Parts: sequence; C-alpha cells; structure tokens
Amino acid sequence: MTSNLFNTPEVQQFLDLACGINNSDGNERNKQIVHRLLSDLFRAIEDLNITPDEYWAGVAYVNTLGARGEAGLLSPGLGLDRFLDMRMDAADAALGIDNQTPRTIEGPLYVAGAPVEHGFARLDDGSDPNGHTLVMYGQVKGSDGQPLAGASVEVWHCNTKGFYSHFDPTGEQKPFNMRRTIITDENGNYKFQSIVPKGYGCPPDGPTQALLNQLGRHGNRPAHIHFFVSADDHRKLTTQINIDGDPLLNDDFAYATREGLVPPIVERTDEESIKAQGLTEPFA
Ligand code: MBD
Ligand code: FE
Repeated sequence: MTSNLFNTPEVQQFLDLACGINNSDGNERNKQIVHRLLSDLFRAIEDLNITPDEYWAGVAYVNTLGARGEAGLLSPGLGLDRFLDMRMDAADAALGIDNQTPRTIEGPLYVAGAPVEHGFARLDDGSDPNGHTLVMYGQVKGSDGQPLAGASVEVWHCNTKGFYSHFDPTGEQKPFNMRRTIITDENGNYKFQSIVPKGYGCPPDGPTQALLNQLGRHGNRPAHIHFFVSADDHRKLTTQINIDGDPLLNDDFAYATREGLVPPIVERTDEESIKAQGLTEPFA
C-alpha cells in the first residue's frame, strides 16, 4: 500500500493545527521546532509504512527511557552529543578560533557541588581495593596562551567497576567520590591523584542497551576522565581525556574520543618517584 497523505493540504493544515501555528499564544521558536520534528515523524510513518504496533512500541520505549532516566544516555549513543560538538567546532573554525584543547561531550553523569580544593586534590577515597594510582597534572591557559590562575577544573570519573558515585547501583560509593573542583594555583597549574578508571558500560538491562542491541552495536566506552574548565570572562570548556591503550579507545559507543585528548602515560613503580609525586592519604 502506498499513499501520499502527507503532502495533502488536509494533513499539512492538520500539522499546523497540532502545532498551534496560527495561535497567538505559545512560543514561536518551539512551535517551529515541534512542527519540524512532528512533520518528519508523520512523513517517516508514511514512507516506512510504520504500523500502529510499531508506533505504540515506540511510545512504550520513550516511557521506559524516561522512567529509567536514560534519555541522556541514549543521546550520546546515537551520536547527537557528538553532532552538537561538531557544529560548535565548525562555528569556532568559521570565526578563526583554534581551540588548543579539543572539546568533547559532557555525558549524563556530572554532579554539581563537588568539594573544592586548591592546586591539588585527591579524588578517590581509597576504598576501591583494585585502585591503581593515577596522577595527572596540567596547566590552564586562556586563548591568548597565558596561564590562568584561579581557574576552576572540575574533574569526575568512575571506579574500577565502571560506576560513578551518585549513579552506582551497588551503593558502595560515598557522595562525590572521584569528583572534585580544583582551583588552579598562581601559575595556572592543577594536579590530582586518583585511581585509573575502568571503561563505562550502559546498564545491560536498560532501554539504551536494548536499542543498541537492535542496531547490532555495543554500549561501552573506553576508560576516560571528564573535565569542565572555567574561569571568569572565559567560555567554559567541556572535555575528557582517555586512558591510552584501552582496547575501545577508537570504538566508543558515545563517540567522544578525539585526537589531542589521549595524553601520554608514564608508568612509575619505584618508591622514590612515587614519593616525589607527593601522593596523599585518602581523603577523609
Ligand atoms: C559516560 O560515563 C559517559 O561519559 C558518556 C558520554 C555516556 C555514558 C556514560
Ligand atoms: Fe563518563
């Protein structure tokens, strides 16, 4: 059965009606967006002959996605977060802005309000028995290349099971474990000690993984650490680094790996160099 209802004046008027196009109330921008998305959906239903059963399965899926709080997880899995970044990169390039550290996606697991430290922070509470010590340091610079003292470096990552505090189904982690805000020192430097995170996997019984299964895709990310970098009068940078050598480095279900975000790792095993790193006791 083929039909072309979509292009009839009746259906086009019906779309306008459903989107309040001729109403003086409401928000014009949101009418425009809803009209476009709804039009695309009507057309897909017609072009693909989407059956009522298929349609209602979709409605049930959206309900499950919301009930499980996974809309923000499906979004990067479908590449939408990456696409928004591609558009910001293109806008920057058009303005001749050459970002020294590439942006990459935020993901759904940031929590505001982490403890604030100055210059150095220990992120982990020392409770992960499989924790392998990691030290990372760097310098925050403005677009003019000058170091930025007093900048804020928000860091968050998961444990060796791939679970983030506040989202850990085992309930084993205290609030803000592996989440800190580090204020850069007078030279714009920050440093932290933590443990090497594991890659993340979508909840295996959740709706995001269910959809990925339908696409023949996995739902795993390589090991990574998230950052927000901000300073007064500067645009916030959202980015991540990857742990080099992870087998999924270039097979991330969320498409966040980027050249320039895989820093070199130096393995240190001798006591003296460990002491020289200034490693601390676990945060209380
Ligand atoms: C993560 O930890 C993450 O960073 C992203 C982008 C998606 C899911 C889980
Ligand atoms: Fe993450």
